[in-house]
Amino acid sequence: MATTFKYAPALDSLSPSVTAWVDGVARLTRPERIYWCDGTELEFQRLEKELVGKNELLPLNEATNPGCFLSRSDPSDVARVEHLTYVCTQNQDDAGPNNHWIAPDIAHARMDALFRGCMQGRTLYVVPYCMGPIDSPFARGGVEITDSAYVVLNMKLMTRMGRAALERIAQDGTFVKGLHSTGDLNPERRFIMHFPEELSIQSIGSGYGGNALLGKKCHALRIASWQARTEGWLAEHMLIVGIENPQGEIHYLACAFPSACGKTNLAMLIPPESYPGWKVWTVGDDIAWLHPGQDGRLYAINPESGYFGVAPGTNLKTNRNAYETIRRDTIFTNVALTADNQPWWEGLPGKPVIDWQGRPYDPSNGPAAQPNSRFTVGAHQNPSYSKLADAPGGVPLSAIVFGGRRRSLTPLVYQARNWLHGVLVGAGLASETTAAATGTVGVVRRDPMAMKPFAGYNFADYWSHWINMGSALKNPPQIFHVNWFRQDTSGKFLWPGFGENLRVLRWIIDRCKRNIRAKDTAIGHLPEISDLDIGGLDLPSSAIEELFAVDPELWKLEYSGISAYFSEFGARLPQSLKTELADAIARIHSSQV
Ligand code: SAT
Ligand code: MN
Repeated sequence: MATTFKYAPALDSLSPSVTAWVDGVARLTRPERIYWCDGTELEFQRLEKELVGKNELLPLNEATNPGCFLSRSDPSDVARVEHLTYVCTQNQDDAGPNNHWIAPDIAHARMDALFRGCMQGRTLYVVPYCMGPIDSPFARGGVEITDSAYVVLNMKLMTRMGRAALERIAQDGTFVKGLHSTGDLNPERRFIMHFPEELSIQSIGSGYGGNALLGKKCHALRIASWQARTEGWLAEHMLIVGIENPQGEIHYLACAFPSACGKTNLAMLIPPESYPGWKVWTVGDDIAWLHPGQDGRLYAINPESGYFGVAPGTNLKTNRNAYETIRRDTIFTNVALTADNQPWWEGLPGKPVIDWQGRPYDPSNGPAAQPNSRFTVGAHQNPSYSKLADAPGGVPLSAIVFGGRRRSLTPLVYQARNWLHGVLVGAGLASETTAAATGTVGVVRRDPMAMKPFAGYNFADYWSHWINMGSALKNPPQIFHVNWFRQDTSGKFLWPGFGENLRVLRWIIDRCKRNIRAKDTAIGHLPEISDLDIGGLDLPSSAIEELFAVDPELWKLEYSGISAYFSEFGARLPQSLKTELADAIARIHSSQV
């Protein structure tokens, strides 16, 4: 093997089990050198400089966007690849019909062949990271080995990375092993494999976000959801937000929406002018780990420490907090450029001159910024960063909110009748696909709990686990469903969205406080229109009617879609969920809603 040397040799002595694993990977992948990341600012800047020297990062306008850089990915490597993502359990039924599966020994043989010698001439970076506040009992350590310095920089922004994480791993005596190489970027040799029984992840052939930043979807959702089931907690695809009323009372909500459906915007919401004294605090924008507390409530931590947000559409009007957050020290991926080297995407003022592929902008080539172009930025730069975002014990949840993109069917908001009905509402979630994953955009698909791409085990077992978690909570959060995306017959959105969504959250909180009554309908509790604050919105009453319309015929169809989907899970489907669905169907058949 080529000589290896370490810039920071003291680090590896902290955890012999990490060293042994790194040595084994180095024997397989044959890097030119091994570098242990210490997570310092100095290291970050040195790596940025190195990448700038290789033209892999482009510095942006230092006056308008200090400390900001642009990275352009391979044009074939711009989103998660669900068809190449596998959960490799000994027993195929444990992965379930919701996951692609290969037997672990076959997967290992395939991945070993791809990884063999793949780092020749390259640097192997060892990236120790901690998901969750370092001092949280709920946090978990991992180590990502990667040959991409871009991944290292992103991991530094997205996780607590470096020496402190390695110390935590040494203390815990266990960690998730993530092996990543960009390989040759050939989509034929691109795979993201998970081995939950071995607490390990292997990813090759992509440098893109969710495929390559292994702490995020691979660890904090797929592997963590598996661990959470055996240990009595939940790993969920949810933002966490605190809503403070003018009296200073804060309610925390965790909201599950599929990728690119506005989680970051909701987590950073700016209250509308008609809400003086209200404040919104961001705890997390993508992932929540939920643990039962001694007081019978459910507590949430955000395992991440940064945001990997969708750039297009982000502007001063839609998300002022995000806009302020990403003005400095941000890595942009696949955005366009203006004439004076500022980052640009659809929805911003100004004009693109260079498109995301580095070509002179020509509208006939499509959008200037890739529709799934992203920003990566440390969370502490967010003006609405919650004081409790780093709290080791997390924040207590008043509500869990499910939602998706549906142009019809689901009302602006409704509340589940109880926890079990809430599990049915979550399990029946469906949403239109977005650019966050490769494939057709805009098709409605089942996306239970917004976890279709991320649940690391059989959904039937996952729903059972959800049901059991609720039964064990003396004071569970109330469960709701929202739809910001309902359209009228001409395709116009019926609800203004963004900051105005606070009106809906306020109704949700009032319901949690049991301050107001609601209409009991076949699908759940709907607002009495007089209880939902729509003052000053200039919404025609027909829009309000449409936003809350429940069409029994459409719901019958929806429930048969859900029944057909559930039947894929066979005997593992929990009986109580089947009964809950049967009850919902009976209610819609006997209702006049
Ligand atoms: O690419 S990521 O999976 O990190 C972002 C997303 O799709 O939610
Ligand atoms: Mn996400």
